[in-house]
Amino acid sequence: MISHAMNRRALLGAVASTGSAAAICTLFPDWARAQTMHHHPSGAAPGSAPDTTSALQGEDIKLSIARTPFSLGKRTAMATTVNGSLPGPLIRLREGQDVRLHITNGLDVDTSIHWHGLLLPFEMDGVPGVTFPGIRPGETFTYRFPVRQSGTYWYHSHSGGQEGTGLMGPLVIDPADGERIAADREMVIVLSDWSFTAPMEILRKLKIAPDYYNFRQQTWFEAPSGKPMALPDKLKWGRMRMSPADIADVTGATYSYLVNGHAPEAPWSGLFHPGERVRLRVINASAMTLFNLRIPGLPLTVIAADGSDVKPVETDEVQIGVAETYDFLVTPGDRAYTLVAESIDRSGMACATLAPRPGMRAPLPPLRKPPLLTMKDMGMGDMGSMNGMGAMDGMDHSMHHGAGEAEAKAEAKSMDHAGSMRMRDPDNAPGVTLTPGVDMIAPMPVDRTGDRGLGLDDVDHRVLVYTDLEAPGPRRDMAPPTREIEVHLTGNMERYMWSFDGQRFSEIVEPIRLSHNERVRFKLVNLTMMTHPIHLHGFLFDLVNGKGDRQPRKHTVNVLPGGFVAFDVTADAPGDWAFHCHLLLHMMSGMFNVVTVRPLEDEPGRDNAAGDVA
Ligand SMILES: [Cu+2]
Repeated sequence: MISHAMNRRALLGAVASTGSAAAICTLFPDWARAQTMHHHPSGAAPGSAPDTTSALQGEDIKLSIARTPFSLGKRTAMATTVNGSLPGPLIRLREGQDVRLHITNGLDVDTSIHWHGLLLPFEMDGVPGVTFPGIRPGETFTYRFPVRQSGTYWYHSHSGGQEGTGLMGPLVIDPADGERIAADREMVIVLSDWSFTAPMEILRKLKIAPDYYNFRQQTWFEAPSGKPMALPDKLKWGRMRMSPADIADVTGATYSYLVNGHAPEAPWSGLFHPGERVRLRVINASAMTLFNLRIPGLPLTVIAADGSDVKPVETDEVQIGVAETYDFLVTPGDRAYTLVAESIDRSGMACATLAPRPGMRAPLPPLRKPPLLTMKDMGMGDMGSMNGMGAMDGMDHSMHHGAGEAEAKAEAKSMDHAGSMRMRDPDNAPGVTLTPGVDMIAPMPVDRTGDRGLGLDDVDHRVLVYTDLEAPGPRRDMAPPTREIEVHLTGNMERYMWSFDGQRFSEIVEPIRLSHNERVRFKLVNLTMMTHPIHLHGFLFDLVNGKGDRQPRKHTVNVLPGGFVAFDVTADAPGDWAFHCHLLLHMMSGMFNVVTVRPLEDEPGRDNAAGDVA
């Protein structure tokens, strides 16, 4: 057995001597500097408490929000920080405890913190204008609630795009009865995206030119995937006024992708002893970036999703939507590994080094070829082979071979005949208000719960899909839903407008109303060409993925383009709850609504749930 005391000294020495990164280290909380702090004693019994000396814990936790300089490479800008750091401090709670979180606003604008994925009284949820007024400059607001669950979560601002400028951090809750699956060590991995352009400015640029950050957009004709696109295909995409290279609105052109606040040039590293079982708590805390996560040479055993345990399932790569969390168990050998989180459009990556000894590095794999959208992503359903334009070619076989305008007309007609393949036919989505905010209605959305994420169809290893997720045992708390609410995810790329059912939040007069304790099925139908991570506050819902009474619980779900996903939820938390796309700029441009659960509990009884402003 290796001496941990000795190793720890060696590791701490190594960290101290990493001179190059020292200048910006003041911004990293202890937990994000190196992983020596997250250390189970060797031979830890199942559920034994990890070393959490660097975490904030206890019943009273103080956080202060401020503007702090943040540096990457040679550039420095002001970030919005928690206790002076980006990401914010690790908060470590225990299931069953009560907690009071005192947030002091040191900014000159309002702020807020939302506890993502937590079950709490709605007044404590932290969404300005929905659940509380927000925290004014100079004020201290106290959130207080009982901790009713365990797992890996996170927190972030819900004000003015602040989460995109750094206001976010990890939150881990230890189970009251100990972990179901033991680990020798754990590492918290916070993925984020950082831009020297403020979120509001990014949004302004996208409003003017939706492909502002998509440099591939202008060049994809030449070499989207190495080989030029055939002329007929170009014409077809052009006719639909769409581009198969439209994968992400904001790209590596402006974002640096970070692990625990560190850029790939000076990566964060985590140290382990060979053969240890290491639990990775991975949180996608980015503003706008879905990541494809893998560790070449190391299989990932998924043990929890969005904080809830799942039956362990081994895989090699996972697409993580914004705000999703996954816990993985890995058993690394005596070598270094690179944890790679590639942005979904492959315009950049975040990475970290996992190694048995300081200074070791594993190769950084190159970015893979950017993916292209397929007909299925455009909501053309499952029509034969879905290899890019192949499906469209298949449809063409029934038509006359013409060229130009004549062919276009014939094709449009044929599509109508075949079941209305026009890209904006209101008959395909009753319930959607055909506002200027809707430039596309996927004609034939299909259930994509079992599909790999965008761009991962043809990678030659295992990829996690939602139908792989299963609760560890039968659940007794599930009942069949008594009604279904269909929500369409809609948008207009050209105007950069995003909405539910064609209506932006500013236009929506009616919240989604649920009765207290009713069981409802939400069906989310994505009529756009982008993957939207949709989050419902205040509940953990049951993902409808064919697992019967073992459906997994989640708080955020990726809805693939041209696809739909369903979840069931018991409306057991009265109040008003935000329901939105977790891509920050989609939420800010209107893909947001409120789910209202009535009746509320007796008004007097709710007093002790309220927070206070000092
Ligand atoms: Cu979205």
